[in-house]
Amino acid sequence: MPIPRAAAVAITMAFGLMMAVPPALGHSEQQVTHPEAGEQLDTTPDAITVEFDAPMRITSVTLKDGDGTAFPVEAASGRDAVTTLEVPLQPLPDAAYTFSWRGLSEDGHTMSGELSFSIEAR
Ligand SMILES: [Cu+2]
Repeated sequence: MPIPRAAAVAITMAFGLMMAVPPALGHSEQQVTHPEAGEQLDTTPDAITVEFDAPMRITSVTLKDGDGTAFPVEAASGRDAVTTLEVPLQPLPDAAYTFSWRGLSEDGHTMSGELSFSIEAR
């Protein structure tokens, strides 16, 4: 899944391509998530986790349902650079959710990603 980047970073990356410089060198990228994108769960998981291929300093995490209602969440690691972002969850009502994170990769680039999943008791 492509990772959306801030517009300024996208412009920087496009310029990097024009200069024939590998644009992703030094980036950390989102690798594996739990839940998986689009996963349908029957109970709230203990935590959302996102793995990166290099340390990422997480600057914000948000969790919203389909109505845009925000649920308070925090990275377990605070502002430390991590290769696994862990966001503990309290039990959530049945709904579709979008989790978003923003962070700084080791090369100083602003990175972000999203993960959608749903919870429906069976
Ligand atoms: Cu970068």
